[in-house]
Amino acid sequence: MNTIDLRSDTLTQPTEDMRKAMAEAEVGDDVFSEDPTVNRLEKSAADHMGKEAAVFVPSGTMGNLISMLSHCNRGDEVILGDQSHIFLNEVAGIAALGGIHPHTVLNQPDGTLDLETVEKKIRASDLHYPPTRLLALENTHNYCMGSPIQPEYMQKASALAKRYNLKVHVDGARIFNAAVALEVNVKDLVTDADSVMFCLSKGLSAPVGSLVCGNKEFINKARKLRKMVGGGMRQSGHLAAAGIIALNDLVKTLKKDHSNAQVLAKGLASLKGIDLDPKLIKTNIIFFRIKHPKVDADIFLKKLEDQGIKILAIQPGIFRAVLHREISESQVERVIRVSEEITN
Ligand code: TLP
Repeated sequence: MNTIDLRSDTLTQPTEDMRKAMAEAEVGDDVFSEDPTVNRLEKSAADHMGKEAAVFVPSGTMGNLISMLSHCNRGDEVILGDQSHIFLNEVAGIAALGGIHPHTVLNQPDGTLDLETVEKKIRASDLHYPPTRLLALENTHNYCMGSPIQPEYMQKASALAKRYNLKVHVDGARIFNAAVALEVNVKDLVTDADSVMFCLSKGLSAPVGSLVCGNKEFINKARKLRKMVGGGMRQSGHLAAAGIIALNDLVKTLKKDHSNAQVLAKGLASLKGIDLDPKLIKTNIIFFRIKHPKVDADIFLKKLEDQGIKILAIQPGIFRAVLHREISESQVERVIRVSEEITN
């Protein structure tokens, strides 16, 4: 029985082209900035995002961390969504390692933050308050149904931040999914952002790696912070080689993941006891709730697993399924069929 693993798009394996490119990569010591393949990847990433420079990091978490450390001093405050990955899932690194105080705003269902609320949260200058230094946005928004956020909103949010002298960081782990879903150039999503982090190791199928992009001064600082947190890698061109292929060849595969997500969402939504609005699904991430009179959430999960289907339990009764390159249309049909058998 073939496993159908929908727990995350991070599970994607490198393609054959990636494996070959990794084996054959021309490499050097990247801590000396002498790895030609890493240098090529960083240049390409900066060009894609319309920024001056980029730095290659092992993970999205490290990319977000060093971006925030670059923008903020200890005791500064960042405004970010209460459902953001940085707030929920990055082990409070910004607080533990950077002394940065998170000030949360409720995420709206589409992943945005209400800008009037953001404006009210920006601290006035007062003896009692930490200085608000940064606004952090997430696009696509993982825990808000993988919502892609429109360039117009990103620009408005950045304009508000600029009015108060705040920097803007975008956690764009899946920003290419947003660009593909919205049919815009990825650059247009980060035009006014000071920094953006994006991942190669999710839907783009590279085995490891993320990039942080911004202006030269910011990237020099981020590079030094990467070294501080132990992310200075050596012949990392072997990894960067896969990243170059991810950027050049894999972005076009995301559209299929989105259409498979639509099929899966519609199929699941039609079943008894599954609470899901397919209209909310715009990219490759589906969240749904089990409210079944007879099948409780644990049983649903276990029965799927018995049939080789894996999804992620996020909270009691709430599940996430993520579509990616290794999930075919016929596998999507199978997931719907098995779910129907379980819930019928
Ligand atoms: N997300 C992972 C898990 O941590 C939940 C996933 O399976 O979705 N920003 C966003 C929006 C992310 O979704 C993730 C990873 C990260 C940052 C961190 O990236 P990594 O895992 O490379 O540190």
